[in-house]
Amino acid sequence: VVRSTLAERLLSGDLRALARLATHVENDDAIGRASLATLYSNTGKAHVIGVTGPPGAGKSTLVNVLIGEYRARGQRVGVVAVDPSSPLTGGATLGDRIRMQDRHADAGVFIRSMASRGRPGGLAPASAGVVHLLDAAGFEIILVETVGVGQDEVEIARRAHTTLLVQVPGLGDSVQTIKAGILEVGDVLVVNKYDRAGGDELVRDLLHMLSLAPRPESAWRVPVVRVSATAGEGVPRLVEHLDAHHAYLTRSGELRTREERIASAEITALIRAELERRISDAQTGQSEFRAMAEEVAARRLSPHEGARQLLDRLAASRA
Ligand SMILES: Nc1nc2c(ncn2[C@@H]2O[C@H](COP(=O)(O)OP(=O)(O)OP(=O)(O)O)[C@@H](O)[C@H]2O)c(=O)[nH]1
Ligand SMILES: [Mg+2]
Repeated sequence: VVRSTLAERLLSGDLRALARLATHVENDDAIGRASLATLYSNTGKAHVIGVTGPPGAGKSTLVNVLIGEYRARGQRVGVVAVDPSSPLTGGATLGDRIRMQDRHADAGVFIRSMASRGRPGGLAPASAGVVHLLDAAGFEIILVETVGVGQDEVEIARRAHTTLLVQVPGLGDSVQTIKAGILEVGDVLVVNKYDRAGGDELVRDLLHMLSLAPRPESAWRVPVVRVSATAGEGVPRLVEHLDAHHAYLTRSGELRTREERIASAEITALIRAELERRISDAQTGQSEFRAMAEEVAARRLSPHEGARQLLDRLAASRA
């Protein structure tokens, strides 16, 4: 009996194969790597949208209603929800999964939660891999939810064509709560929980901050969209802005620039993860590393020379 590979089954629309491959990719094992290599030429069609913002901003609620809106428009939606496993948000993620569960009966929706706990190379390579799987499986829209608290999460948000930055009123002085730099990554800003007090003030503050940080390299004007995710209000308009951003990227040629930026970030992260793996490898890496540290400590080599020699040896060794 000739059994199809998981990759072939994924391409033919088998979602169980997709789920199993996602596990292989998360584990970064041989099947995961080989499948990604096979499938990569089938990717590059999806619109990848990063959804980020502070803990509890309503990102998952928003993702859930966005799924509904895209499904109503006949598009298939894949979701990667990155759980930072932090005490800050640890309680909410289980709720997220329960809330999203009503989508599991729909073959046009695929949701994958990923935990970052205990992942030496960081979460970015694994989440990027799962995005590629969803893309190859034909999901036209891919939403990647991350909490905008750590460097890793901001990095993941930057791995999207469009980054949707969620803010909420009532977190005190809004200008203080928006982390420096994070505003720069937003292509579409959402003021969620607009049903609460302070929404208009936040919209005004955000527009003001945007006017202070012009982006001369881009003709895209970052919109600030008022949304109440729990009520589903503002969501159709939000999807129009997300579509408009994708159309803008395509028309202007920026899509290609972003694809290249995403590719460089992914290659860099993979190289870094691989080097870290080789350094910490119990068999060879650690002993070579320790030997090199002794040489450097004994002043027989400078740290730069030590790093150079170690890099050469690590490059020569095949993990
Ligand atoms: N009033 C109001 N509450 C909302 C709105 N959207 C979300 N919430 C509530 O805010 C809380 C947090 O929502 P989540 O969707 O879990 O937020 P999150 O950003 O995904 O949270 P983490 O993933 O833990 O960072 C929940 O109790 C939601 O019901 C909204 O538009 N208005
Ligand atoms: Mg969430």
